[in-house]
Amino acid sequence: MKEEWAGIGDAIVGFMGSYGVPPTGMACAPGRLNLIGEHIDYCGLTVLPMAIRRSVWVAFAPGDSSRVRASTSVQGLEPCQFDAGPAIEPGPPGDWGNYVKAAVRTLVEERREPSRGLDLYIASDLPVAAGLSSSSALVVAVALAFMWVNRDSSAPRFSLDLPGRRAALAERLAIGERFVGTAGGAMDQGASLLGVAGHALAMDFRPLRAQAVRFPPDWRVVVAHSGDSAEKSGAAQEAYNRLTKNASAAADSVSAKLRDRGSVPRQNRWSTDGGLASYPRLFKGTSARRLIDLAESILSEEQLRSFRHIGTEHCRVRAMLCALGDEDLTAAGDLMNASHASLRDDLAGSTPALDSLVDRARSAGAAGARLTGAGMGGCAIALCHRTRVDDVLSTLRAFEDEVDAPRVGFAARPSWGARVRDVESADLSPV
Ligand code: NG1
Repeated sequence: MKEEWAGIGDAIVGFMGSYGVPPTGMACAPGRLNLIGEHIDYCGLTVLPMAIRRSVWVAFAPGDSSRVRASTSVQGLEPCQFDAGPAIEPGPPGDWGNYVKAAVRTLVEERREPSRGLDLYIASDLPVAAGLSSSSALVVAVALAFMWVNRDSSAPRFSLDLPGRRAALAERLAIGERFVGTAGGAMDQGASLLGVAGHALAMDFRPLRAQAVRFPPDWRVVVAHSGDSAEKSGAAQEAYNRLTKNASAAADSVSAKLRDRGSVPRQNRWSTDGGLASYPRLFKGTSARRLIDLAESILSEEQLRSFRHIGTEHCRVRAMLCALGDEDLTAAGDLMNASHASLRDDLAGSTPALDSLVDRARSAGAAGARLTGAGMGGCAIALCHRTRVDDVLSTLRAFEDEVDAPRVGFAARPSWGARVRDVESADLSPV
């Protein structure tokens, strides 16, 4: 049994306990960390995430009707159920069942025939609300389970063998996940479906595509929790959506100014998000520095901060691709430090605990450190040479204990993307 299935045993045991029969299928979907390129996926700009071994595992079996039932071993989360029919309504904000519904609803809407329901049991070793994309991993794993049980009648094309299919699915699920109320980008679903062991992913959007970029084998990324929860419902969700609105308005104003000056941007054929869709073209035509200078004269303070972060982060992603190619750890670390400063100062995306965590990591020998994911709490990542990993890891674990954070601390490994299969065909012997 491959390592990516490490937690499926818990899901299978949980399934039998909840439903009294063994499951017929199993799916796993990894979380991700984002090396660099934060808060720019919804602008359609390149980001550099990697899938990690920590995952969501789902044991499942088809139901007799269109009923979907989901239970989980994650503490404090009650079972949920609903019909895989035409009108799936969200539960209250923050309800975990909304992610299950988001996956099923996306797929039900694409089908011409009634859908078969399923029973699901979910296990995970991804910390929740921690910036490691536990929510999108859940959406992806449930989607694969749903597609698997409905594959005979309505999805003859079901196959995840081609990267294009995985990318298209990630794009649809990203739009579907907005059902929970967050106007997110597609990085998380993309990383979970397209992950490649030993590689980061240079991911572009509209349409979503990812190129595997070799991650130097001597480099390590240590992940640790700040102790602050980054729950994306309520205030954090509003803050996230406000960032996307600022980004969109800033692009509109800068594009209008360029148009006034006689350089009319062409319509982007992937345009579905108004101003956000113009970013790739904006930064392709003109240097980010010049655009930021221009923005200084026309944008409000809040929009300017947003635009400056986007422009400088875009440049940092480009520079990180060179640093990875050159295996230049110092340059890569500096870029991560600069990214953290930009997220902290321009986007107000950090917290004092995240700032302390990245400071500790650097003092312990990391080349660079930054928050990862949406921020406003959750995890930080620290980049270091493998010879420093023990020092960095023990320092960050000590920090977690000190602030009473969830004990997350681990050294991540870039991993393969999501999988689904029949239980029967699986070799369930230990790894
Ligand atoms: P997390 O860390 O999972 O909350 C969110 C968005 C990403 C991206 C990052 C910031 C979702 C599902 N994910 O990630 O698309 O915008 O923030 O870079 O909304």
